[in-house]
Amino acid sequence: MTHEKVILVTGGSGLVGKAIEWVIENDKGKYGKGEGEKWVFLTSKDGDLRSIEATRAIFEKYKPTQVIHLAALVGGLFKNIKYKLDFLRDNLLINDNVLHTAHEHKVEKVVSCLSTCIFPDKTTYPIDETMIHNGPPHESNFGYAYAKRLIDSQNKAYNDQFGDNFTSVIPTNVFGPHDNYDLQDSHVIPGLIHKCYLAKKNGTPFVVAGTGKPLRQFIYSRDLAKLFIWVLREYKEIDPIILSVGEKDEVCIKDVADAIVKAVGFEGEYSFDTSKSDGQYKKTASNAKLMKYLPDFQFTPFEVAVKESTDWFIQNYGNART
Ligand code: NAP
Ligand code: GFB
Repeated sequence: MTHEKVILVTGGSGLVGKAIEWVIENDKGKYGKGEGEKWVFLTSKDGDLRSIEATRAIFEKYKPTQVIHLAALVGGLFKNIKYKLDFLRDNLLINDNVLHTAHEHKVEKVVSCLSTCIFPDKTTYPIDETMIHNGPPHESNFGYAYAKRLIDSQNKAYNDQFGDNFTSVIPTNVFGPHDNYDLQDSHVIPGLIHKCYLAKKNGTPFVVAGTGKPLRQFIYSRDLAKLFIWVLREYKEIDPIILSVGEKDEVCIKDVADAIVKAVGFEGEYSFDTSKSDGQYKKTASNAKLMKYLPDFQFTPFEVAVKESTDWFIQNYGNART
């Protein structure tokens, strides 16, 4: 069976990749699999994208017409603090290999992934897409941040010199099913879901890192997946677009802990370990550009998304990435 479109999703086995796969397979509306589309979701077992030979072999094998580039070394605040060179170098290698191989294969469109945590730490708020390069990122994740910022520069250079249609999106903090629940290296929501689950199961204390005061905007992975599919099919700019809930939906880490306590059904008390870093206090991003394009997009309410994510974790405990 021939397919007009072969969409290759690098990092397809991760949190965001699994959400895109779920939407493509389950959405009965405009986000579901399109006519003549073949979707390929890669894991690192298909090839280590830090190697140009492995990257070329993957492109030779699948001959993609479009690429959603998610593959990256990813982690929460504490993993970023520990491994700045790894985050810088691994992601530089992966991004250069994927973008250059996509160029060599004349891929029609590549959508890559930045993050709202790469914006300048000293900035005015709300942050918008024009501010990416306006100053150094937060100290805690400068390795990851510089590798990600370079994607924007690479996209512009490929477009300027060759006319390549390479663009990027800037998601805020993402959570959902198939997250990485490692107790040390994960992001805050999966980390606290895992910790709260163990506290309830073993009657041990539930400890939240930091003061609980920092502010974050969180997007449910299955909402982000729909936006990724829209960007792939409809978004025509090379400039990046922030994919986030609005400023009004910003919550503090204590709100996150309270939502997780409710979703897990934990009846004990929890405490804050203020010896642990708070990281960036805030990174409030504007989703005005997205709302101009999709004024009617409906985000899943935060507590509903936390409950769905927690239920998924409890049902899959033992198989989930812990
Ligand atoms: P994730 O769950 O850690 O998944 C990472 C994916 O990349 C996995 O499929 C992994 O394969 C693959 N991968 C990692 N290193 C690789 C390598 N050397 N070669 C080939 N594949 C490799 O990450 P995620 O949260 O889905 O993140 C996806 C994208 O969203 C990333 O670009 C990330 O920077 C961005 N993002 C994430 C967040 C967030 O809060 N999670 C926020 C903003 C932006 P294996 O499964 O085989 O290891
Ligand atoms: O998701 P997170 O690790 O990353 O959130 P960032 C860190 C915030 O949650 C800090 C608090 O204020 C932590 O003190 N926190 C409380 C916890 N308990 C925990 C816990 O058990 N685990 C974790 N991880 N945090 C990341 C960037 O920043 O944002 C990454 O470092 C990435 O590069 C990600 O881009 C989206 O939001 O602080």
